[in-house]
Amino acid sequence: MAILPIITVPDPVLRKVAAPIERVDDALRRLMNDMLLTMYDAPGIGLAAPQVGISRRLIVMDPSRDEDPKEPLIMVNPRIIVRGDELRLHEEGCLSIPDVTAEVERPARTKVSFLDREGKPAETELEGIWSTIVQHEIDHLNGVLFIDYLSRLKRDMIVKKLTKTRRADQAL
Ligand code: GNR
Ligand code: NI
Repeated sequence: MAILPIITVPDPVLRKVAAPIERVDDALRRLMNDMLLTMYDAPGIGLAAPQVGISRRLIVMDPSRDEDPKEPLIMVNPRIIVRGDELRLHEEGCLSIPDVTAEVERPARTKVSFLDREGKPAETELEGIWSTIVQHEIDHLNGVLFIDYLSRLKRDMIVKKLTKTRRADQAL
């Protein structure tokens, strides 16, 4: 298993629409394990494949920090099939947008269909932090970032700052 480098804004891979996964095989399960390791190491509570430079529709999530045994959710080709009417405001951050947080309003409950680790079709209803994360991760698969829900001025300021720090990092 390997910890993978996390791609940050403004890398264009974060803005691509990720391709559906056609086969859930051992190579994909290896990527799932690497993504889980990378997420726990960061530490983060969710991770989408484009964040490690792989433009495929795979996400992993685990908001329960120190639980043992860990019970992450792994979803291949996830799709939100029902959005509840009630909205929830939650402070979000993103491993691809370091040191930035902002409140985002999203449906408090979602029903999601996906393929599991074995490639078997599954459905689950999520609420609370799980619902927030799954929407944040599925957004990544569509090239959408949480800063897209902020005002254009705020978003542009964040991207400008990150572009500068990235340039500075690369100059080292
Ligand atoms: O670690 C993360 N925390 C988080 C907090 C609130 C809402 C969403 C998230 S996901 C984020 C990890 C990440 O960037 N996933 O794409
Ligand atoms: Ni993110």
